[in-house]
Amino acid sequence: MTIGRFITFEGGEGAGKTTQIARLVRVLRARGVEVVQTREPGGSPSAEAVRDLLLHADHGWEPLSEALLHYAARCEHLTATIRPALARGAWVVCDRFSDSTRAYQGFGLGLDIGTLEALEHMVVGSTRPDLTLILDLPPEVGLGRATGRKAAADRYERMSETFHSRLREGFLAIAARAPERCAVIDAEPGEEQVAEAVFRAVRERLGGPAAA
Ligand code: T5A
Repeated sequence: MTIGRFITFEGGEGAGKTTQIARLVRVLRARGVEVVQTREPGGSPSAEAVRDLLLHADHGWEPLSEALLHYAARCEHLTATIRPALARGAWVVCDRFSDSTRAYQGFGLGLDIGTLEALEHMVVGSTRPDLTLILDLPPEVGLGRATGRKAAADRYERMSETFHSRLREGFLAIAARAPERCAVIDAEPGEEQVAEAVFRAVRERLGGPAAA
């Protein structure tokens, strides 16, 4: 079976993931790579339905219920989109994945990391990312960018300053624990400079068409 490559982008609010994913996907496609661009929560019709529940209404979920909903969406996404793409040799570039649950529901909302790792083991299994790019910047800069762009902030963007600081610490701790998988990218400079750092990391870590 041909196995594709699985790249995830992570970071706090407004870190520039969508912007950088679009650029990376363009470059990879220009080099002849089949790329599936996707996102979480979401990425399949049933997972997008769960995304609406999570982002656009405040149902006052318990942190564990919230994590279970993210994992329900992830289970659907893996089955419908990610695993079939990897199995046919495509590259999957995904905006957020399990590290977001670890950072937001774990470091941010205080859910036990061991519980999240048990869910990850059950749902994600061996479909782990080959490379995770963590776009790092001060939360106030990211939130400023995100709210400058949209009419209304979503539920997570409205959380407290300390919540967003815990997220940043969480993502950096995740990177420190898995340096062979994660690359931390300084996301504060302009788009072009960040894109160069992203592509350098993809080339160095994954090679293949990215090295051509
Ligand atoms: N969530 C998700 C959990 O709590 N648990 C989970 O398990 C998962 C999977 C998803 C929310 O769900 C939470 C996390 C999130 O809160 P979302 O709408 O998908 O919500 O939100 P985000 O993933 O945070 O995405 P955003 O669209 O808000 O931010 P991006 O994609 O990181 O940033 P981007 O590229 O849209 O850029 C934001 C603005 O900044 C500008 C862009 O033009 C844009 O206007 N910009 C820059 N400006 C200056 N310099 C640069 N280098 C710039 N790069 C981009």
